[in-house]
Amino acid sequence: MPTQRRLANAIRALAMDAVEAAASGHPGMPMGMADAATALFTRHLKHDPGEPGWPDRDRFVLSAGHGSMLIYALLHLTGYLRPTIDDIRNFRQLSSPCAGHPENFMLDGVETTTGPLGQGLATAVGMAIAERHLNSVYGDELVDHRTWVIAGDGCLMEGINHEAAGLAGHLKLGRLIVLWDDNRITIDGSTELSRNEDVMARHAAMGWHTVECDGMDGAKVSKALDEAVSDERPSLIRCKTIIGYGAPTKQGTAATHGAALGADEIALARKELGWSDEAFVIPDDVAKGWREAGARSVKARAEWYRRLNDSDKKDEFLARIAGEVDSGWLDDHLGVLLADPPKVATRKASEMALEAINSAIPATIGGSADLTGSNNTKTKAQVALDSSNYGGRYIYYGIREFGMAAAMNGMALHGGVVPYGGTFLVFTDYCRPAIRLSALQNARVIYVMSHDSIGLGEDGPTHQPVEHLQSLRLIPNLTVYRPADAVETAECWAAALASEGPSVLALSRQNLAPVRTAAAAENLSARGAYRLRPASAARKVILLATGSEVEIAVEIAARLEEQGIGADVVSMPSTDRFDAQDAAWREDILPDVSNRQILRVSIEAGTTIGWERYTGLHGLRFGLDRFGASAPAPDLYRHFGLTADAITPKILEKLNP
Ligand SMILES: Cc1ncc(C[n+]2csc(CCOP(=O)(O)OP(=O)(O)O)c2C)c(N)n1
Ligand SMILES: [Mg+2]
Repeated sequence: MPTQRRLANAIRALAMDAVEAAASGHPGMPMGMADAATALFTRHLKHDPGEPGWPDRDRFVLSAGHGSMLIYALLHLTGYLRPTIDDIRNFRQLSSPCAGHPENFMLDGVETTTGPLGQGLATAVGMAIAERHLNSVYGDELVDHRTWVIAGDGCLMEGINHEAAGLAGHLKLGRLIVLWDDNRITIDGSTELSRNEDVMARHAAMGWHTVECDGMDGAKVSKALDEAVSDERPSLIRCKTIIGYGAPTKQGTAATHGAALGADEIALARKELGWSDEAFVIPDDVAKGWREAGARSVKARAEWYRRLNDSDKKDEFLARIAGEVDSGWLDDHLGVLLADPPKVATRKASEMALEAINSAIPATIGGSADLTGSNNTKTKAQVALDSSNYGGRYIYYGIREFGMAAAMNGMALHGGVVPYGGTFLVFTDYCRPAIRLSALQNARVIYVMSHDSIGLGEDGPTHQPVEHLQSLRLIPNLTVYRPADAVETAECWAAALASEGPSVLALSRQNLAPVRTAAAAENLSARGAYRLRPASAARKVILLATGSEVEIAVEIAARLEEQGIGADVVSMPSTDRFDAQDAAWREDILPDVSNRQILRVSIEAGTTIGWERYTGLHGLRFGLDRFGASAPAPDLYRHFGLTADAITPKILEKLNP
């Protein structure tokens, strides 16, 4: 068996060679952390390259995602089908799954996309939460694994670290173990340029176990890992390392952080490391040593399957891990609503839907960033998920919006749970980097964002979203919903639960009149936009509205019809869903936008920018292209001209100039 150092040198060689071939990438971090990562992957990590998705595997997160060659080397060497050595040769090229940063959708074994520093660690917190929760539901026989993270100086400097570490410490997530690559170097140079806090003391103060080791000595790292495993608190292991270790003239400097070392330096490094093989060649003894290490948990996996097969919860467990959710609650719930349509805020309607959802779907885990009573995210039977009861299904995230969103990504990616969590829509800004990663990773996270417009009233412009709906709609693969009443809210919930990716539900604070009062043949909200009230007279106008403005559109249509002007009211709970409909549906609801015979009018209490897409430039757009103000909601709607009284004359003027 080769020494641990020789195994680690295979990582170093692959990292420098791949970055050199691509003339792009980050050799320093993989070369500095090679010994620590080798210790973790050859002695501690429970995984099986033969079945990367084995549900009870440990999760490994490379939070310092720029060091992507580290994880590519580890996956290749331990025997995963991909990346192949050719994939690694093509590092950072279009044809290769070895993308610049690790992408969870490109390679098995990459549990989460990383690169935006700090988020990997915060995502891992969610994975560790999901593990403890499922452990409390299914027991040690089926769920008993750890979450390991490699984080850099950057990950620990980012603000998200404070939220994530605070949450992990509070929840006593002892199965979360973070290895800190303490190389004292970032891009600009020494960490002394920008940091003098005591990182270890800070984590200790947040309830973490902390331990230091020589990160260049695999045996010492291994000892620290054992200590971390035996401690009940989340662990931070400070691995003192040398960035770019092995590159004789550049190691220990920022020069190795993010640039190819150059042929001369690589030749010297090969000498220094005693690595005589050519680029991309792994000698047989090293390849064999790594493969053996990769197969360490084959037996554990076989035993796990035996336990699964013996378990009376087998089918239920597998269905949960597969992400299946019941959809039968919707029809019953709609039946109740239609029997006596309630005039409620859509945040309240969401709570009513959640009562049905949470009793039908055991996988949901709710929460809020300290706005439980405002977001209406907690249902009656939900009890807190905390360190004394991981089986609870409601998380008090505290005032940690970003931490909540990143943790929800981790929970969704872990599988077996469906996370939803709330704050005010305006604070999607505080969650936005994680919402973007929900979308990129196609993680089924449901964001419950209440207080969705000036309709929240007195709290004023700091709390009133203006640009938020449209800016969220800009994020690819994120579905934004803004339901108009209780029926649409239930439909939007059903659509969000049924989809594979993330959703944002934008919900009103203020009560809304029911607009959907009759049963429909299908989930109309899932169509994105549909004709709520067809024109009676010859159609001259199409009114497009979302959420709280739909009832205004209904009133305007009635006034136009009184004058013999036919007006459709189209409710548009989701522009994203509408854009995804087939041409026939889109053409029927919104006939050719360039058709000037029909005036299209949009009404949404937010920015009008972007609504041209549906109204055409010749249409009319009503909204708010400035910040709101502090006043009771009805006064604000009047003040900003978002009433039937204000809008109807403008439409008439446009029709008859
Ligand atoms: C949120 C975020 N900000 C900035 C960057 C750009 N960036 C990538 S690596 C890096 C320096 C990180 O330093 P460290 O974690 O110490 O990594 P090392 O240089 O030790 O490899 C920066 C600023 C990023 N990836 N994510
Ligand atoms: Mg560093």
